[in-house]
Amino acid sequence: TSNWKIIESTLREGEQFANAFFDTETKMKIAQALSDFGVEYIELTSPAASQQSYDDCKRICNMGLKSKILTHIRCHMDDAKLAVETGVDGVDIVIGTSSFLRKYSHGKDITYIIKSAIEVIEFVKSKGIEVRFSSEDSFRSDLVDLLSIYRAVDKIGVNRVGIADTVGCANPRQVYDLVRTLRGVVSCDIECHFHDDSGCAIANAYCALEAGATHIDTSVLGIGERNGITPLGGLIARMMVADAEYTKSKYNLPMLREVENLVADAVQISVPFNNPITGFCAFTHKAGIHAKAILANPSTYEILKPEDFGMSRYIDIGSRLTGWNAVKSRVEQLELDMSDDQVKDVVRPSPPCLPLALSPLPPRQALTLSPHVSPQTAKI
Ligand code: HCA
Ligand code: CU
Repeated sequence: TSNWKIIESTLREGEQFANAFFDTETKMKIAQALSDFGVEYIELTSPAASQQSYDDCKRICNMGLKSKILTHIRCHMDDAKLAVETGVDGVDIVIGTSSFLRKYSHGKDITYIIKSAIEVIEFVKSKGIEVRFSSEDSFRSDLVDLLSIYRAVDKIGVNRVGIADTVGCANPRQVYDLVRTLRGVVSCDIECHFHDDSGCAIANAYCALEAGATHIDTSVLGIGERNGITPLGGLIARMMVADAEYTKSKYNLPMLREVENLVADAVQISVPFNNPITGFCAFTHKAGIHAKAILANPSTYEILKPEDFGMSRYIDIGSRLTGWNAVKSRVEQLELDMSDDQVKDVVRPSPPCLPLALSPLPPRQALTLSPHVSPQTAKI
């Protein structure tokens, strides 16, 4: 799993998210942030979708970003002509190949698909830019059909072929098998796109890379059709576990939070509490056993290092599960003068049935250590 690239589709798949209505300025800000973060490619909505999409595509191509700019089109010559006019670095072509989509969407057979794919690919290539050909709904398509389409486009020099789990039905083992098979059939790069309807989008992306895929589609916070696709941050978390050095060398990781906040604001959602890396409790430790070990060595209960992402670790000290080690470390941090016995008193539960006045311990509220400190502000 080295030498993989991100095709960031917040400005294409993400625009299909129910709450996304990007104006030009917002699109430019997101494109700039993604480029600064270091994604290799930014994919934009088809210029055939609307005049605005066409104009914005041109604008973003003129920004001089580090990332390469792609646009995403149907397998039609009309769309391809518009796409190459905008100044993009590459064109991603897609067509439905499953019997569902062939029957209820475009109504074309495999021979027709191959013929039109070749025509559109050759046209885009003649303009000297990159071209990718992808099948939609790949996991519900006939394998023989799929492989014959991919073989045909590989032969005429397509840069990448794409597999898309459009409905989010695939599991990691199926992904591994299909990508592995395809790896043996084509010599070009392999891109993969996974929807998250059954919660497998990150795992599927990882398995695709293990099986020889080279490019993964993401969107910030996973936004897209329905509940979206592989999230950028989640893929980064997974790849940091797999190969931290390589991942760190490619991306500006402390920027992740800013990129996510930018997109969250633009589509008026909040970052989920359990988001990998940036979720509000992603680096919060609570149970006494965990806190003690974390204080001794963070690797005991952390596979990712918060400092790699400009984040801070937080040890929860305001709960019934708190052990005295955690309170002691907070006491030291606040430079309070307390003995170990006093610290232990703080976490000793008061007997439940004694009236407060008879309690041997001061009531908890009286202690100066209890105010809730949010994970975002507390450092340890
Ligand atoms: C869609 C298209 C797509 C395309 C994926 C790709 C999908 O249905 O909106 O081009 O790789 O999920 O199939 O997003
Ligand atoms: Cu999609």
